[in-house]
Amino acid sequence: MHDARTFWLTGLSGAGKSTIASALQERLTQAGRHCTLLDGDVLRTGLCADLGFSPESRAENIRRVAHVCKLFNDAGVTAIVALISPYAHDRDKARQIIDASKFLEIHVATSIELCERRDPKGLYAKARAGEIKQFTGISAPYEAPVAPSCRLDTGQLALADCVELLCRL
Ligand code: GGZ
Repeated sequence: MHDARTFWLTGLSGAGKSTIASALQERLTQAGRHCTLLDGDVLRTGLCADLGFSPESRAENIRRVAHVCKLFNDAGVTAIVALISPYAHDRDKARQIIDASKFLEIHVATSIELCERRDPKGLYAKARAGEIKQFTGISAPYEAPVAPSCRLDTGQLALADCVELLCRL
C-alpha cells in the first residue's frame, strides 16, 4: 500500500499546472491509487470564492487548500494541487500543515515568455492593459522554489515525460 502524499504544483498562470495535474490524476487512478485534484481555478468558484489576489487572500487560499490536503492524506487519498501559490512563505506553511514527509513541491517552471505567448484565457493581455490588477508575473511577484522535489518546464518536456518524472518521486 502506497502512502498518500500531496503533489503541490506551483507556477505561473498558463504554465501547465492543471494539464499536468489532471494527467497525473489519470495515471495514478489507472494504477489503482485513490487521488483527488485540487485546482485553484475550480476552488475559487466554491471553497475559496470569497478570496481575491492580494497577498493576504492568496495566503488564506493556500492555507485552506493545505488543510484539505491534510484531511485527504490522512484518509489515504493522494492530493494533487494546482495553485499558483507564488509566495515561498505560504508554500512553507502548506508544507508544515500537510507534513513535510508527505509534501512534494513541484515547480512548473515554464518561462513567463511562453506563458504569455500561450495566454489561453487572455489574462496576460488584460494584465498588461491594467484591466487585471496584482497579476502574477506582471504586477505581482512569483517566488520560484529554491529546492523543489521536481522542476518541470513544459517548454522543454512533453506532458507524458512530466507525468513520468512525477511518478518516480
Ligand atoms: C494570478 C489570476 C489573477 C491574478 C485571476 N493573478 O491560469 P488561470 O487564471 O486559469 O488560473 C489562475 C487563477 C489563480 O488562482 P490560484 O488560486 O491558483 O492563485 S493563488 O495560488 O495565487 O492564490 C488565473 C486566475 O486565477 N487569475 N486573477 N491577479 N492569477
